[in-house]
Amino acid sequence: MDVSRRDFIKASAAAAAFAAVGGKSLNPLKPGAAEAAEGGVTWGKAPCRFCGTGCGVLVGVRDGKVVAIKGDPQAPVNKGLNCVKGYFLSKVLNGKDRLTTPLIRKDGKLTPASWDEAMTLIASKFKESIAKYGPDSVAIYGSGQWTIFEGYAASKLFKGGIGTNNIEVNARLCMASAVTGFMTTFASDEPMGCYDDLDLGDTYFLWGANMAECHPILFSRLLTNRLNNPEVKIIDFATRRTRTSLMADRYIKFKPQTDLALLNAIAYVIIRDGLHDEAFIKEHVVFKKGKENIGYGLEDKFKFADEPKGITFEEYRDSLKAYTPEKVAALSGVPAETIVEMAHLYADKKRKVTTLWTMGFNQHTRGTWVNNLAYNVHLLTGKICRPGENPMSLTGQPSACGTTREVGTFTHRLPADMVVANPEHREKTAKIWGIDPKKIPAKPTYNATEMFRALDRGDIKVIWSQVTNPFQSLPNLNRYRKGARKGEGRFVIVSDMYPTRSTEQADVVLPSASWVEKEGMFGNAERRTHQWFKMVDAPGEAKDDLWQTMELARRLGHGSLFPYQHPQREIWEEYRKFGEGQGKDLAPYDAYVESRGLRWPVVNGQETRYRYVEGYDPYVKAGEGVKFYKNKPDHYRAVIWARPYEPAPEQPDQHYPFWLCTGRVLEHWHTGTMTGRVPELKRAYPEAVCEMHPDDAKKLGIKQGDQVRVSSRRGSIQLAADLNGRGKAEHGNVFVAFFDENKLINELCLDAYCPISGEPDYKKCAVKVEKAR
Ligand SMILES: Nc1nc2c(c(=O)[nH]1)N[C@H]1C(S)=C(S)[C@@H](COP(=O)(O)OP(=O)(O)OC[C@H]3O[C@@H](n4cnc5c(=O)[nH]c(N)nc54)[C@H](O)[C@@H]3O)O[C@H]1N2
Ligand SMILES: Nc1nc2c(c(=O)[nH]1)N[C@H]1C(S)=C(S)[C@@H](COP(=O)(O)OP(=O)(O)OC[C@H]3O[C@@H](n4cnc5c(=O)[nH]c(N)nc54)[C@H](O)[C@@H]3O)O[C@H]1N2
Ligand code: SF4
Ligand SMILES: [Mo]
Repeated sequence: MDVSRRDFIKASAAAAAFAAVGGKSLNPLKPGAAEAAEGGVTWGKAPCRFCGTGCGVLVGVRDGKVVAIKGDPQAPVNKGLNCVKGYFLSKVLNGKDRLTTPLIRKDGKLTPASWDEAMTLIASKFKESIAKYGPDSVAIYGSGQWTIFEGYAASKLFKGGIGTNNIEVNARLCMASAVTGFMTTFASDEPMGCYDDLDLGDTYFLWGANMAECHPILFSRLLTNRLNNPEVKIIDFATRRTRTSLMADRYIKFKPQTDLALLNAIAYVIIRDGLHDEAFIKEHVVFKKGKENIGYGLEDKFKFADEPKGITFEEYRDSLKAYTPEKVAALSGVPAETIVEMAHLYADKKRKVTTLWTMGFNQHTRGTWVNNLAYNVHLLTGKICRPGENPMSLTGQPSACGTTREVGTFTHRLPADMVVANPEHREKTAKIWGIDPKKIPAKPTYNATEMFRALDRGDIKVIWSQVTNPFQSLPNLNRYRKGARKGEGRFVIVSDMYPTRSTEQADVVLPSASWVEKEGMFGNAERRTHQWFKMVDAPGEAKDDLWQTMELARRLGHGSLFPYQHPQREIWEEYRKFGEGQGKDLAPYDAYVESRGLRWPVVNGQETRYRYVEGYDPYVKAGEGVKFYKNKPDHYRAVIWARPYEPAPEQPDQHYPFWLCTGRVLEHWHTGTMTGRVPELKRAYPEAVCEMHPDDAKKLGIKQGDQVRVSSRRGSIQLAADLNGRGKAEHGNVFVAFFDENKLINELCLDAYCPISGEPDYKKCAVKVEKAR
């Protein structure tokens, strides 16, 4: 038994003893992490392993197996409530076909092997490739479902040991535009607000976020607020009618991509009608314009143009003249009077306003711009940094914030918002890592899409993926699936808990421990960092990803980077040094053991609910009011950006007349590998369907349940039509979820990305739909 599982059992025993001596209301916080045994079941706390909401759950363990899950009443995020995925967490671990032994491809077939054989082979492939082609020929592709420790170790090994910036994560497909949005506007990643905003605001603008299915617990907090305060209004701006729209006070449909124009039109009306907050703007805002890089990665090169430059308020105001309500109504399909009404609602001085968004903004060829435009409206009205009034970017994965963004596991990044391009940042990192600063290359290499293009071309030879399923989740999938199997020295390693569409592409498969089979930490969307202990052993020979990474390090001669007795605890204390004094302060490990998570910056043991504002943020002194203190070059001001509307690079035409949007359903998690193994969830939503409008279907002679063929310029799949299903497509639009491994909708998706964030647009491409013969 390893140290962490011993800690968990010790903590459980302490809790049991506490109960036995008559501790009436059991406080599971004090003894460490666990409640008393009840009917032979020992309970421990953990965050849910699914969405970025970060609900707290209590995990029931008996005879070395997770046997029960309940919502954690002490967790401030969810107060005891879970959604269907959370309640079935135990079954996610206990699927019948868990991978239990390493597999090596021999004569084309994946064949069981020992860990030693697998790691020897992997290490030899790494060494050979590095010796022949240099360190940029090897890569790791990780995940917002990595624990903080796993992400940290991978970054330290690749950037600090091997000496390559070839580390990327699936969060590039998800949160990258939110990151560049935050960095360009506030010079610091992640929200100023927190989930308390859901309880405290009056008006909520959702921009294509399907919270009812994708952030169900946050949505229910929002609905509770409205139940208690009938004045509360939820406005659902979206391209598709969802369960969220059903519950909203208003559903405002708009044509895909026109959110850029709509937000500019709202800003236009706010200024035209004198609704902006002049004092706030004068004190806290600068104006800039710029397109920065252009080109959507449809060519293999970035093109640079039009460096950002400062402009005046008047110049900004004039730039909005192209976005009168009338002009934008014609473009977006939203009536001009609705645009004016919404601008006035945004600016209403009596109402606290919160804006919420997820992939509708981020997966956008102008994802960075549209994030900037959402901030503009809050900055123009001064509705920011105070309880109930904030722009709140919702995060997808459980640790997209904690791991990929805060640890900085992207090619261009280092921990605590630092970047490889900055020599001082490399210096600081090298000092903490105990390495020569020259080891960390100054130039970023590839974003996620480009990383798989490099594999396709053969510039990357060896690639290791952990806690992600790229050969189902990448866009333009046919290209990258073929690229991986081209041979000629390419070598693909996949760490997973189940067989997937990625393990079938691999040369070596490593069986991995998941969630409470290991000790971990995640960071959620409200800057809350959670800790949990290992509670059960992984099945068979499965091992955790942290061990796997450190084992490769040892075999490559980089073992000295990981001199730990208790890796998780020691990695945490090392990692914490990056954020100290930088507005990203984290507490000592035990503070997280003993709490249901803490929101950073944590200074003197106190978490922070609201950033950049006096009375909440320890970095803002009394009398300073609001201070965007991370943006030093702009004198502690935030940036309002003039960003134009730009059409999507691929749009419906006579050959491919429909917009295809892809995304999620409540019951399934992403590529369905985990939720598909829970019989109840699988039965509830067995396969992907094609949502389409009944009028469009009628024209094509398609009836409910008919098999249809959906094709783009890149691929084609067959599935059933759903004309009046859970999600309702608007005219000229279809929607397909991507959880179904037998219906790879990603083969159709376009791999164009936002030139600033590198995030692909899974929400828009052109397809045709035909009745299948
Ligand atoms: N049940 C469940 N929950 C999840 C997940 C899951 O797999 N399953 N995954 C988690 C993760 S990682 C993520 S990233 C989130 C995703 O959460 P969401 O972004 O809420 O969900 P999606 O289904 O990806 O997005 C679909 C929505 O995109 C909007 N959209 C389409 N085109 C446009 C456009 O041009 N502009 C705008 N503004 N909106 C547009 C549409 O209104 C559509 O309903 O969910 C998280 N939660
Ligand atoms: N068409 C379309 N495609 C999309 C999107 C979209 O909206 N539309 N959204 C994009 C977004 S936002 C995201 S976040 C990505 C998600 O895409 P992926 O990350 O590829 O999808 P997941 O299904 O979450 O993959 C996680 C994998 O890790 C495995 N696993 C679970 N726990 C562990 C563990 O502890 N260790 C290891 N080694 N493996 C483990 C699971 O079995 C699963 O195979 O998809 C992107 N792709
Ligand atoms: S809302 Fe998200 S974090 Fe909460 S239980 Fe559901 S999947 Fe888990
Ligand atoms: Mo995501």
